[in-house]
Amino acid sequence: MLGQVGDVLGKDPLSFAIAQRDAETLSIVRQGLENKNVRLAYQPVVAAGNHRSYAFYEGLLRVLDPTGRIIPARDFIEVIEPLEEGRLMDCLALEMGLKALAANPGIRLSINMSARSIGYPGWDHVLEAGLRNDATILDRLIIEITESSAMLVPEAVCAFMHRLHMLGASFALDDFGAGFTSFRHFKDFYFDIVKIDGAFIRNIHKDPDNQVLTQALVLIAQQFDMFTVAEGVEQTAEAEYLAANGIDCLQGYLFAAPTLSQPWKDAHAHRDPVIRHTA
Ligand code: G
Ligand code: MN
Repeated sequence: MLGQVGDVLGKDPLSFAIAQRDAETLSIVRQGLENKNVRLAYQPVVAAGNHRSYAFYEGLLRVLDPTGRIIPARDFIEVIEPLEEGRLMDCLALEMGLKALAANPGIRLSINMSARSIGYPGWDHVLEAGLRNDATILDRLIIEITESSAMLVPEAVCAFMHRLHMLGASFALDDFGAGFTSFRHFKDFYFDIVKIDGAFIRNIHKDPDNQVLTQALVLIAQQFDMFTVAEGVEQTAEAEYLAANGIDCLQGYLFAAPTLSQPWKDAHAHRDPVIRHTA
């Protein structure tokens, strides 16, 4: 034991410092979640053919430290995703998302959820409480599930989607292309929207590999009647290429970064035609 500490201190003080900093971050995140010291940041998803038309907003949960600063999600998200804290994050995102939908009847909002949270009792309690006053707000909720987490428990995802579709919610397959889709499951899933991972969008106007990969992902989406969103759009040339190649909507820093203020209060924001599962 002492030997290990000695090794860490003696041979690699940097690793030691990083491990200690990570442990501290985790404890601050834990505190933030327990105290509900969290906010939703909103990022618009715009129509590819009309960037002033906002199809929906993605609500991204941000955890604050005790001084009110945002803790960067990349510092902890992978660590807490499989833990209880990950479930708590999903519950808080749902709670805040439903509140925002109730308070803003003109918007459509997506929140992120891990497939690991399916069946977590707290999630259902938050849903019930959020719908007590007005269950129709669920018509404007989109639940984003990453491809990698959906593939962990495809049967549970199918049953969950079926139940929530009945209640009015829509679903988006997040980071499409970055996970390991077993195409077999595509036939069973009922995703309304696919969000193509930003890695395929980078420099798409001049990267032939990304052009072919995105084209393949779009073909699959179209075959299954899914609406397509390109994530991580940062350049005008990327946006132009995507619009000309059949992508429905775009999201990324080119249009807006996620903000804690409510972007639908902008004069430019319009509602777009409904995106709904029709089956
Ligand atoms: O996994 P998901 O796609 O939900 O993650 C969204 C994350 O991507 C957010 O944390 C957001 O800040 C980030 N993001 C949003 N737009 C862009 C962009 O244009 N470029 C990059 N690199 N990241 C982005
Ligand atoms: Mn997302």
